[in-house]
Amino acid sequence: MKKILLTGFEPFLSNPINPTMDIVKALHGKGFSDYQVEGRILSVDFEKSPSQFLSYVEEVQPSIIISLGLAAGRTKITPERIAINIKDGEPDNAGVALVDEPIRAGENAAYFSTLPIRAMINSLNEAGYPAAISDSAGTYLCNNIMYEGLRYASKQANIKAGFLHIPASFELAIAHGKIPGWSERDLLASIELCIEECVKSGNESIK
Ligand code: PCA
Repeated sequence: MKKILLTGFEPFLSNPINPTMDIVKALHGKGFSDYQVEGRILSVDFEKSPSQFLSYVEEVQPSIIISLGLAAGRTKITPERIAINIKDGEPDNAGVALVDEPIRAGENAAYFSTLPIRAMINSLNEAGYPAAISDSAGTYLCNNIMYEGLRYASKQANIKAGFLHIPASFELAIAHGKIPGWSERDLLASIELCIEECVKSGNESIK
């Protein structure tokens, strides 16, 4: 069986729940055609998360890397198009706030997702789920992990990688008070559709 590494994040900032965790737990071990999902949860920590992520990549040896993050406030499933070489913004869970720092000094300014993001949007929209490509994964931990996944994949033959941001779940929307939410069932079904599109496109290069 080929492997799909599916990562999510722990709660952070004003979000006491991270719905990516439940999705990763629900899909851990699930088969999609000749692929099997290996789910892992990452901390929200500029110092620790990248090496934690890369150790999971080494352990799982995935053919496809799909990382999930919460974008509280967004209304749609948003596959990300690009990761940029910057760390900046709110403090992480260790209290560290970075300003204008490169993720990897002197390296590529950016990487494009190699997941079939347009096919994902089409599939989600056909199934009735609001979805759109996002042209910015931000400059916080999600962008950092997307950058690391694509950097790793760029050095290997036939590994696809990329990142999907999801809206809040109903549970988080209620706990938070001022953001839109989706049912957990719809969030899960949407990510399953995205995984199916990745599996369909196999290991062909889509760059
Ligand atoms: N979302 C944050 C980090 C963890 C998460 O789930 C982000 O968008 O960077």
